Amino acid sequence: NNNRKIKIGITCYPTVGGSGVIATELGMLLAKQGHEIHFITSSIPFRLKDHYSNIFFHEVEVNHYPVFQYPPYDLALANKMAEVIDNEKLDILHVHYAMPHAICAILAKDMASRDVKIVTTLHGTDITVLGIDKSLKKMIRHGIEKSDKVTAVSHSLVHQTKEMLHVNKDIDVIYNFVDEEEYYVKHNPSLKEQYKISENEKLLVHISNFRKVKRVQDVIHVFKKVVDVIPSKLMLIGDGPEYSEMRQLVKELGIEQNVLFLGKQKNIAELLSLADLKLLLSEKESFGLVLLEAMACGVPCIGTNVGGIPEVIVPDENGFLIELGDVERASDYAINLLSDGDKWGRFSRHALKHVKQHFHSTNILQQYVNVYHQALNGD
Ligand code: GMT
Repeated sequence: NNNRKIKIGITCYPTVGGSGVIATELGMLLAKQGHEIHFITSSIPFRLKDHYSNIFFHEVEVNHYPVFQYPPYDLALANKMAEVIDNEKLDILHVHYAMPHAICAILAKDMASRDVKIVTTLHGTDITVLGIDKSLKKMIRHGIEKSDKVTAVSHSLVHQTKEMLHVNKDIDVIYNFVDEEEYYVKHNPSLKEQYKISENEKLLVHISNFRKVKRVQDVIHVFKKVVDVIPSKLMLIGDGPEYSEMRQLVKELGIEQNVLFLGKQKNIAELLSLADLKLLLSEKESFGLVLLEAMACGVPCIGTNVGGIPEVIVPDENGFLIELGDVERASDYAINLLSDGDKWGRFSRHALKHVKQHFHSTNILQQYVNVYHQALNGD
C-alpha cells in the first residue's frame, strides 16, 4: 500500500553542509506528509525549525573512555540505531553517506530484531575523497552493496562511484532541492545599505565551507579581474580551513575594500537576493546545492565543468561553465553578463524557471518516497 505512513530513521552529519541540509529538509517534508521521522544524529540538525509532533530526535552520545584512544562514535551510532529500530518500530533507515553511516546501519540491522530496510544516499565526499583511500574502499563498497536501495545526488556521482569502487548495485539519481518557502527572491534594500553596497555596484557571491576543493582563490582572482572593469563587491559567505589564506590573498591583491567576508550566515536567501552573480569554481562537487539556492533567488551562476555542476547549470541559459582554473574565461563571462542588463534579466528568469522545473521539492520528495516503497516491497 503506497499510501501508508512510514516510520523513517534519518542519519546525517547534522552540521553545516549540503548533505545535512538535504537530510533535514527531507525529514521535514516527509513529516508534513504524515510520515514519522526519527533523526538519529550527534546533535539537533541545524536546519530543523518549528515543532512537529511526528519528528523525534535521538541523540548519539559518545563517551570518552581513557582506555580508548578515539571515542567510538560509529559504534555508539550503530547501537543507538539498533535501539531506535526496535523501540520505534522503524520501517526504513535512511542514511546520508555510505561511510560511515551505511556501515553503522548494517551493523544496527544485524543487532536489531526488526527487518528494517536501509536506504543510503551518496553525496560525494565519502566517495570522491574517502573512496581514494585504499584502507576504506572495501568498506564503502560493502556499505553500498548491503543497502537495500542506494541513491546519489547526480549522474556524475553514480559514474564516479561505479568507476572508483567497482560496484554493480543499481544507484538511482535523485537530485537535490531547495525549500521553496525559504528560497525565493526576497527584497531587502536596507541590507545593501548595511553592507555598503552602492546602487551602481554589482554584487558577486560565493558560499562554501572554504575547503581546498572549493578553490576560493579562483573566485577571488576572477573577482579581481571583474572589479578592474566594473564597480562591484564580492561577498564571501562561510568559514573553513582556507579562510585566513583567502583574507591574505585579498589583502595582497589590494581589494580589501571590495571583498566582504561574512563567515557563517543564516537567512542566506536574503543575501543571495542581493547578488547579481554566483561563483562556484570547485575541483570536486557532486552537485553544488548552493547553485540551486542561488538560482531559486534569481541569481545566474558560473561554475566549473566538474562533477554534477553541469547537471545544474545550463550554459548560456542560466549561467556559464568553465574548465577548472580558467579564471580568464570566468571573468570574461562575468563581465559580459554583468554589463548587459537584458541578458542578465533573461538568465535570471531562466534560473528561477530551471529550479522549479527540475528540482522542485514536491517532485524530489515523491522520488524518495517511491524509493522507500521499493525498499519495503523488495523491488
Ligand atoms: O561540499 C562539501 O564540502 C559538503 C558536502 C556534504 O557532504 O554536505 O557536500 C556534498 O553534498 C552536497 C549535497 O548533496 C552537494 O551539493 C555537494 O556538491 C557535495 N560536495 C562535494 O561533492 C565536494
